[in-house]
Amino acid sequence: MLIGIIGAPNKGKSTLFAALTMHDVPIANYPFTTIDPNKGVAYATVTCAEKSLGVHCHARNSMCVNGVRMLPVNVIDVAGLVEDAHAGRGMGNQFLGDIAAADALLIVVDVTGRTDAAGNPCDSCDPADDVAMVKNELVEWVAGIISDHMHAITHSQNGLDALEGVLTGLKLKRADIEAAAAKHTLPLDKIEWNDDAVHAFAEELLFSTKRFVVVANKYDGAGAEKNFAALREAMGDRVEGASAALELALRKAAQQGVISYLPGAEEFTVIRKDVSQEQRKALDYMAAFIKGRGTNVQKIVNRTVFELLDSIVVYPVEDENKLTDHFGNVLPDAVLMRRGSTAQDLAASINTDIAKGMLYEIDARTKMRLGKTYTLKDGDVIKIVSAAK
Ligand SMILES: Nc1nc2c(ncn2[C@@H]2O[C@H](COP(=O)(O)OP(=O)(O)OP(=O)(O)O)[C@@H](O)[C@H]2O)c(=O)[nH]1
Ligand SMILES: [Mg+2]
Repeated sequence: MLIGIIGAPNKGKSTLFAALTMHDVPIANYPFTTIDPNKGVAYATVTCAEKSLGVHCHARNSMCVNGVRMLPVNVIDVAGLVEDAHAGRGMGNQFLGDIAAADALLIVVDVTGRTDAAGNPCDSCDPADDVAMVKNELVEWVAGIISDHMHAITHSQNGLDALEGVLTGLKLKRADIEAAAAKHTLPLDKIEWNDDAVHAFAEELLFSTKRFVVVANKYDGAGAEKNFAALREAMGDRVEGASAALELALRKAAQQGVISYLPGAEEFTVIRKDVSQEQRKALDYMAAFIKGRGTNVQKIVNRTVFELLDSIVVYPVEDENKLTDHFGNVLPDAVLMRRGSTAQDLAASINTDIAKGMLYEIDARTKMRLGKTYTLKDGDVIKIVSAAK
């Protein structure tokens, strides 16, 4: 699973990336700080199954802190996107290729309205303009890829195959392409679309396959609440307020042993005794800000993974009685699966041989035998019985 962070320049994309991954990346108050993409791992969090099973887990493929399972999710942060990037402005839009495989996109805007759509200082800009610009540039980018290959697609033996080939980077299913074309009654037997048709198709394809959250970042800044309300009014609850800078500061303070803070929490405890007066002031400010709401950064990741991408968490084990792998680790693995996945899909995600040799599986909670086509449920603890070892 891959989450892409996009947006106009200077909105806090890399700050969000740094908060999520704890990678030390360049962050600065001017446009185009990021040139090459930053790639890292963020964590979606759930209550670990250890609680309901009354055991202590020994997490291997993920982490478990205070009963909270942290499941790795890939994340990528790219350069700022500007209007007419598709015509080569700013950093252009070629870098969108890096983000094309993302399952979901976080569109980061500056909810204070203090930066314009090009990332320069502004007294009162409308963050909604940034969202429109980013979406438009994404459509232009996909449309551009198709248009560049239209001649070859039109003249190929099988136009649909050719179109699918051109769009492989987007990580789509053929059915997605067919559905987007059908929506605009575009023929797929002979693909000879004009520019309008290409744009309509690109827009349909993008917004039917990629999930979006608008991150109204810098929520700690002046003017945030008013702009946030307007964004919500215009775009609904896909807009989430956030303060990436505060989340980053809190996670760093926790990493340095100054405070005890869990991502998503609405409070923290100061554990270092010798904090300076200046530090104390900053900590008090952050404590007041997160009280009753948090920074919202962790919630955005969780919402993206579990709600927008409709994921569930499944725990594969080798011993259904002890709930362990063959080294004796309790609930070693927690795996993110799309809702609707079967036991066979789970086996395939572990190992192709195990999947091929799969005979049946056992629900470790009930000890019931299940079939290969069993649809996984959130929190399932599953032993796969396979002819392959
Ligand atoms: N007040 C406030 N400032 C923030 C927040 N997040 C980021 N910033 C500031 O916004 C500026 C831009 O941050 P970056 O993370 O470099 O922004 P970016 O979108 O990656 O910028 P480019 O790479 O240039 O496109 C920096 O000065 C950050 O400290 C936030 O939540 N609150
Ligand atoms: Mg950046």
